[in-house]
Amino acid sequence: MRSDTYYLSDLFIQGIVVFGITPSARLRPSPYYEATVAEGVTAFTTYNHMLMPTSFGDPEGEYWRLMNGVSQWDVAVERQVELRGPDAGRLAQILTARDLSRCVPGQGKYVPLCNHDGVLINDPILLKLADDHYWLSIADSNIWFWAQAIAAERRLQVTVAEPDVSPLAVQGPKAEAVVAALCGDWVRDLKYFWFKETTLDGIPVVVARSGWSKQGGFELYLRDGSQGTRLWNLVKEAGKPWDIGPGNPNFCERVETGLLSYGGDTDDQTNPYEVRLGKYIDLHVADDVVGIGALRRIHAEGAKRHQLGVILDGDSPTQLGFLWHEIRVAERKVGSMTNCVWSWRLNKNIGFALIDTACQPGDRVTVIKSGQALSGTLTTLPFLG
Ligand code: THG
Repeated sequence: MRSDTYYLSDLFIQGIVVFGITPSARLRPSPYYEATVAEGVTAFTTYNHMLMPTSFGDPEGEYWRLMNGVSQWDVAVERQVELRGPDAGRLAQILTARDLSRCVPGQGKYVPLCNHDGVLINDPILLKLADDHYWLSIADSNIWFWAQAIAAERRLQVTVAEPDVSPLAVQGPKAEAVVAALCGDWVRDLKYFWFKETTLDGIPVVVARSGWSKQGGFELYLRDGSQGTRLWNLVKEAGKPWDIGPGNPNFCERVETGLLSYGGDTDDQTNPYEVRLGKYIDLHVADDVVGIGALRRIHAEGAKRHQLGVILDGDSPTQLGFLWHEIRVAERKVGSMTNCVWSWRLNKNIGFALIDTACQPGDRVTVIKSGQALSGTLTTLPFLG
């Protein structure tokens, strides 16, 4: 018999609503909620105490729209933690072991955050708005608490707050044409993760070249939550000539292209070296950076696990959900398969393995799913671009 957990994840993958959600002040609404309901959203996940759309009922169509066209996503769950004041830059650098000394206003950077043991606790995009003003555009964990605590302990002159800012992503090969039609041709010159502040029909936004896909695109950081429906509809209208439609961070595309999901593919022991983020750690940063001592030690000793791809045998979809399925070699547990999805480009079930560094690409492994043993082969990430 299948477990309830497996049953729910199976339905989630198919984009079917399985239960209602009781409103509460703890579950904060997205400014785009009404707009996505009007678009026919069929499933949500929780993230940063909010709901994020995960399906509009046609997973394969939504995938190919992202690959070949353009889609617009409610990613308001990517909350901003604002650092403001004379020590904002110092706090930003204390929070991440990525060297920020050459980061200038208007520039963004992908910045792993670690605790004192070098364990990854979030992987935000940092936006430097001014020398005394930063946003951390966070993944799913409470960095607002963390940044406040570190600021107080280090006696820094900085306020840590959550501003009224809600990103809307426009992703896919035709995203640039849509955002240029909306904002002007200057957006074509934006470099990856760089941004500019502007207004769209009077609505204040920050326009950045970024987004959680490898198909290209932009994010519009809405700075007035009362204007969510208007901004959604402006994008929808501007995108009509390119056949824009609703979408969301795409599970298949992100697994194919190797994008990490903090909390999905990481556990409470995961360090950046285990999950391919070592290139964003600068070991020469100052000794007051949280976790730098541990990161230097881990780097010197070598990580014990690494992240590889798994391609399961067979060519029909099997849905494993996000359940950290045990991976075995010769009857011994060597790691976990942290996600699994049907790849519409490879026509295989693929996913990530967080696994003993003794296991290498090409090795054959067994994945245990609800007591059933599936065979697969390890490979390097990403699977595809
Ligand atoms: N947009 C915004 N905020 C976010 C996300 C986002 N916050 C949470 C989450 N996503 C942060 N995680 C990532 C992970 C990867 C990337 C972006 C955000 C990413 N990585 C590229 C890569 O891995 O190839 C490039 C990184 C680089 O080379 O610097 O884009 O999506 N607003």
